Amino acid sequence: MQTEEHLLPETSTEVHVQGCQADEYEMVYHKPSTLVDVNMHYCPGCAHSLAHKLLMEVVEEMDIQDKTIGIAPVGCSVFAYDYMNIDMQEAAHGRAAAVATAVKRLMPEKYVFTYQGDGDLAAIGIAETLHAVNRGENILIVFLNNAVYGMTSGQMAPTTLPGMKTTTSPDGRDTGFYGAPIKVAELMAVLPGAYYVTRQTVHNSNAVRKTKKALQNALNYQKLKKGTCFVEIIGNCPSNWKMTPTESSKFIEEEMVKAFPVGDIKVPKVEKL
Ligand SMILES: Cc1ncc(C[n+]2csc(CCOP(=O)(O)OP(=O)(O)O)c2C)c(N)n1
Ligand code: SF4
Ligand SMILES: [Mg+2]
Repeated sequence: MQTEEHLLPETSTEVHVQGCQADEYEMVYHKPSTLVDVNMHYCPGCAHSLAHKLLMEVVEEMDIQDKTIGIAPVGCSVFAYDYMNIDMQEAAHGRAAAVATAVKRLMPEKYVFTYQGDGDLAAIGIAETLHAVNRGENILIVFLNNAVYGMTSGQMAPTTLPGMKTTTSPDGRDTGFYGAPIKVAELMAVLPGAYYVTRQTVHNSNAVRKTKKALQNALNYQKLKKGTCFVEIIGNCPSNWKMTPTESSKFIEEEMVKAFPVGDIKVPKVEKL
């Protein structure tokens, strides 16, 4: 039970920390106002939460919160609409690029993005995605590639690495039987409608900075109305990879980037925004 001497005076809002005043501290980080102030459901070390934060930081910094519409997928990030404090529309599994097409064509003044996993985008939604990019829809597609169907307990995805064990490839992906992992960003880049295509990771702080820059570029390019921007983010899924968060970041650095080289794949020549 608390005695009176442990209670702060009711009217006091000052923070006293071992004799220091609150104004002696400098704010070095704040959660973006574009993220709803709730706990996310993601597993510890999951890349989705970090990717959400980076995207919403960019929206906040560009001051486009009321002009941005996100399309949420089916997959672990299905609740993105509960976390991103912007207008959001849920799409049926794989159909985000088609929904984004309609939203952007109806409201061309809005910044429109999809946020999709590899099962959602590269398996069930590959047709919608290819056609939207081929048409050069003026949208941003954020593609979170964690090499598995995370939400449904880690089945093999089109991006599962050769030899990688999943619940549906318990002996490891046999590329002779299942084919090689699809390099989705490279595939998109050859389509004439693709304007900016890049692949990044979020497994260390340097990579996080580059991913944020890529998202900034992509949303800024949307002002030019020149075609689709596609940002692939290689992301950790420690739970289904059966790794600790630290091991999962090492796995990205040592294995994932061999199959999915990181860097820009298609970059437009510099234009004044
Ligand atoms: C039409 C339809 N088919 C299958 C499912 C089951 N399902 C839900 S999420 C998912 C895969 C999601 O994987 P991914 O897009 O990689 O997202 P992650 O969970 O890895 O982020 C599947 C197959 C569904 N919800 N709807
Ligand atoms: S299962 Fe994987 S993708 Fe889903 S929340 Fe957990 S770590 Fe993230
Ligand atoms: Mg996935």
